[in-house]
Amino acid sequence: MDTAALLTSLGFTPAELTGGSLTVRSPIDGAEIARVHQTTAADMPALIARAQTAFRAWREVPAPRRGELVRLLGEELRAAKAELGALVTLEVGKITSEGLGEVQEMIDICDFAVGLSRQLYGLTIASERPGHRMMESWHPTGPCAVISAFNFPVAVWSWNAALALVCGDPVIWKPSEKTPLTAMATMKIFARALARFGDAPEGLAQLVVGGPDVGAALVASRDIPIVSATGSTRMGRAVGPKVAERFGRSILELGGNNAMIVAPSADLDMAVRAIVFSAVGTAGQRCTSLRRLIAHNSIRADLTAKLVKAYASLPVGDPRAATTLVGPLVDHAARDRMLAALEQAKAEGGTVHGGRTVTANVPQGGAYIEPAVAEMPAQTAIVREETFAPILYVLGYETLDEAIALQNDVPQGLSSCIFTLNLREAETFLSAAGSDCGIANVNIGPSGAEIGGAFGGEKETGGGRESGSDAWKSYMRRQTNTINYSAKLPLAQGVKFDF
Ligand code: UN1
Repeated sequence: MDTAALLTSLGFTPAELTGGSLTVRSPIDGAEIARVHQTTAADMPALIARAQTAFRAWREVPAPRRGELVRLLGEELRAAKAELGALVTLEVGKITSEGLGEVQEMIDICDFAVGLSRQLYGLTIASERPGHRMMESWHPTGPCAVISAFNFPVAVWSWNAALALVCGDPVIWKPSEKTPLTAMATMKIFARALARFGDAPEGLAQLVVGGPDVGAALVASRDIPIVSATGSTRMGRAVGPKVAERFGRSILELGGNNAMIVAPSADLDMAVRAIVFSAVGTAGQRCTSLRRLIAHNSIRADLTAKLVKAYASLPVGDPRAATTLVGPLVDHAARDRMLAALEQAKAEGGTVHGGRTVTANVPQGGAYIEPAVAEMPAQTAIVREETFAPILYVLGYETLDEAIALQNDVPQGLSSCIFTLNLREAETFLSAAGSDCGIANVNIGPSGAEIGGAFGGEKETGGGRESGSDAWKSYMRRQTNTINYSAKLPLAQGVKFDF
């Protein structure tokens, strides 16, 4: 399907795609796809007020009924999966399978949230006083802003929106300026779910397409009690304190610098498969991408040789071609940053394999590059930085303690893993003295997490948790209730206050 047909099939009108001030280009060939209209800071107060009005109605809709809307969203996403996945490929440059995988992730979280809509459980608590009962109630909190990054242009919205909507919170979404089209297409799909649902309040899910000024309006507004922001640590450093200053709640999903420890007992062939997918998949542009390989000295050379060989066979090219595994980087600036990081790695004593710009047999105009392996003498400055590109730094270790110390000795704390067949090593890695990350895996790579678990990480990753497990609690306010069904008024802690 060509671009025009794809956009038409997703319901875009020519007026939406032309005449605006934001130019959208495909990373595949740098060609202009559209010029979309932007929301301005002046539009924001009315938009936020609409979300507040929607909140007052939506919070009173029973949660299982709210879940019905998310169930319908899941159905509409299933129906539009091929087209939305293709648009992710067009707008971000992901290979076809990963574009579809992203939409599948949206469908999965909808299913999860539908079940959750009947399971927003609170505790009952034993009261120390006779004739008293204590319990916790979970109530909707209010409008939730979702600020998302280019690399998962639609899934991140859905993790937040599916939970927020069943929890009773309207959503205002500010996608990356690089990916307004996938966001607009998602809103069209959501509109179909809304139409089938019937009586949802207007303004339940809104989209703002624009730059930092519209993001700043969301971050500053006291009428937006929750701000969920995904992106760089630099962005989180700007957003977090501003939200905290007004005592709002932020859910921050920031940089990762994810490592794999490969122990002597590891199944090396399996490790190679896991390494290649997690370091090279999505052209190294996942926040969970593998960036550091910490290999035992006894297997390091062998493993590196296997990787260099595997890397040389990876098809780089048009992400729409069925055989391609490595698509383009999001833009030329991203490729420049990768090349600069590789230069720095060399200056810091590294030996670099691959990492050359690719111009043959790829669409012209895109930022294509060979993924790189960089053997490093130590965890130098560049290794401790997140470069959003397919660079894998290789380090050696002698003892597991040393490997864990290296794994933890970076500012970020998102995802991590160990390849080992040794139970003691695996359990040590997962223990309190092991990985300090929000995600720690055994014998699988650090990326490609399922939605059922809580997703997020520690330290400069920001501490937020989205998606599965009990991440829903971040979208609700907890109320502790004490009910006295006796005819007396005993005070807690045995306090006497008779008069
Ligand atoms: C991201 O890169 O922002 O675990 C999210 C993964 C995906 C999500 C990545 N499920 O790789």
